[in-house]
Parts: sequence; structure tokens; C-alpha cells
Amino acid sequence: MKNSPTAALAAALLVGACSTGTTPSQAATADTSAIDANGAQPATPLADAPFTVQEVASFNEPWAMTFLPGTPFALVTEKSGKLKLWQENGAVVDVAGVPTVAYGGQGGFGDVIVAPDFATSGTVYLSWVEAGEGGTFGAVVGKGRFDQSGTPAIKDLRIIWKQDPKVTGRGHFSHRLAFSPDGKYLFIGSGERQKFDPAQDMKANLGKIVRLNPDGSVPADNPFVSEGGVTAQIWSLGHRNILGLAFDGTGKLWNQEMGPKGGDEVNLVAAKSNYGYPIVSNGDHYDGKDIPDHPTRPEFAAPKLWWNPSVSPAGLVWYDGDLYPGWKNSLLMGALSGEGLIRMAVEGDKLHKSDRWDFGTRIREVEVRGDGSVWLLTDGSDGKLVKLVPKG
Ligand SMILES: [Ca+2]
Ligand SMILES: [Ca+2]
Repeated sequence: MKNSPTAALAAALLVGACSTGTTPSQAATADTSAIDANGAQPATPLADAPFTVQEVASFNEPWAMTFLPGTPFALVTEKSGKLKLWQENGAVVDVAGVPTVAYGGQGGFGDVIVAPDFATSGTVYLSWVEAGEGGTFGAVVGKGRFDQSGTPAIKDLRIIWKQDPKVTGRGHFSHRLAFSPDGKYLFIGSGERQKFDPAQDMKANLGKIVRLNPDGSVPADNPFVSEGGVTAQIWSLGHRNILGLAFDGTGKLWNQEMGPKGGDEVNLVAAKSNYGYPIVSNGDHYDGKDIPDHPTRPEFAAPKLWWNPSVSPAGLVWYDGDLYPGWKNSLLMGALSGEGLIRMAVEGDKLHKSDRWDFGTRIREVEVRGDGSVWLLTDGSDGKLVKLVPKG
């Protein structure tokens, strides 16, 4: 890590304080076609961003978060196994009733999202890693109820989905969650567990995006439903390590996934589509061995945007607010090794590399609050919740 998060954010705060009415970004309307078609995307200093960075709270290895709609609260997962309740103008407290997680490598507590009917049901979905037989591991997804009537707690938690098969190693769980805008379907990103071939194996739900009913059952109109088993869960295949799933304002599903050495991708996700991993990638194996690039195999769906060198994407949200000039109708994505925030303007089924801000620290999660403000979690044992405060 180049800088400690605290030092980097202190610098950002100082920059913000010294800023004198910087012209807001109008990159949404700029011609980005040259850079869109290229793997590279240079970063811009935070001093030129249309926001300053306000540090709000600290967490130990935060992984994901969600604001609780209509409340001054948010839930934040910590990878080692805690669920935290963040309260605006109040203390950060532990939430009881959480599962035991298998913590290690890339695994532990994963995502947290609210159900579409959260306001009346209190239903939340959580993902985490559980241990199996013989040193194997796999991600699971649970459905429960967030109860704040006494000590904040998850009640009635039950597992509704599991990665199958469990395999050795502690990488590429993905376990990112998103509901369709109509509230009818739960989509889960399931990583290929650093085992390559499962992404093309229709008898495994690894390296796939799966689509379920809210209770974990398989929808009758899933593309491979007639094949039964875990195959029936599959919506799309040929994915690597999915660390972001987001629906845009027109109902299209986008995913981002970490490539190998290079070749990080953002894909427009379609039912039955095969995204090609590990047969094709615009990156290569870590040992330098070539993986043929996407244009060599047009039968596989190619990424809408890709990055080389890697930015290591983390988190993905749709932004349709008005707080930051030119940001309406964009996807926002964090970057770990890329140490920043990436904004992609959405134009139909095209994406543009509109902005990349250099935070000087690893960004793990991106969220949008109901008021249109953007919040981030920085990575690591002293991870910060920060708010992007629009420059006036
Ligand atoms: Ca989130
Ligand atoms: Ca390649």
C-alpha cells in the first residue's frame, strides 16, 4: 500500500479545503471513444474531482455495506465475521445473530443487501464463506430479518443457496448480490474459485451468475431450468471473480469481474450468455502464459469495457442522482490495486470510461444513499467509511 488510508484521506481533505470553485466535471459528454476501446485509463488527481472526501467511521476489513432505506442507518460487513450497524450521529455497534464465517484468504463475511420489501419485512440477504469436508470451502447466501426492537440482531437466518461444489483454496468466492428492479429475482455472482474450468462446467454453479426467486427456489423461466440440479440456477456463465452486480435505470444488469493479469471487465449480462473465461480474456495468466484475447473467439460475449493493467474492481452501483454534475446515468466502481473510483457513463448498451479519480488508497465498496450522495469503504484493517461531499 502506497499510503495509509488515513494519510491519503487527510491529504484529500486538505485538498478539498484549499479548493476554490473547480469547474465541475463534464466528462459525461466528452468523447471518450479512444480510451473506451483501449485497456488503459489514466487516473485524475482528487483535487480535480467534483467532491471532497469526508471521513465518517472506521471498520476492520470492511467488505460491503448497504444503507437501510428510510433510516439514518447502514449495515456494514467486516470480513472476519462481524456485522456492524452504523448510525448517523451515533455509535457503530455490533449486530447479533450473525453466522460463523470461514475467515481466511479472500473469504469471510461477504455482501449485505436489503430485500425490496425491507420497509415492511426487515428482510436482508447476507453472503459468507463456510467450510466443507476435507479443507474445502464455498460461499453461501442467507436470508434473515434485521430486528432493531432490542439489541440489533439478525433473526430467523436461513441459508437459501450454496456454491456447489465446495473446493479447496480461499479465493474468488465473489458472492455479490443484487435484486432485479421489479423485486422478483435475486442475482448472485459466484466466482470460479481460482479453479478455471468450473466457469465452463454446467454441472457446477461456480464462475456463473445465478438467478433465484427471493426464497432461493429456481424461477420456472430460467434459461437452463429443464436441466435441473444447480444447472437450473445458471443465468450466465464463463465468469471469473465477480465483485460487483448492478441494474441500471432501464433494467439492464451489469457485472464487473477481476481479470487475471490484466483484463478486468465490465459486462452487460444477458441470459444464457457465455463470457468466455478461462478460454478467452484480454488479460493473461499471472505466469505470463497467454490467454487468447476476446476478438479471437467472437462466439463469447466480449466485455463492454476492460482494463490493462488491472485496476482490481470492487463494488458496482448505478447512479441516477443530481448531486455531482454530469454523473446522472452512470455506473460507479471502486478499484483496489487501482486505488480509486471509476465512473462509467451508460449510453444504451454502451459504456464510457468517463472518470477515474486517484484516491491513493484501495476502495472496497461503493454505495449511493437515498439523497443521491455517494459513499465508499476503503480497504484494510483500518478501513474508512467516507462520504463524497459535492463541491459547492
Ligand atoms: Ca453495497
Ligand atoms: Ca489475453
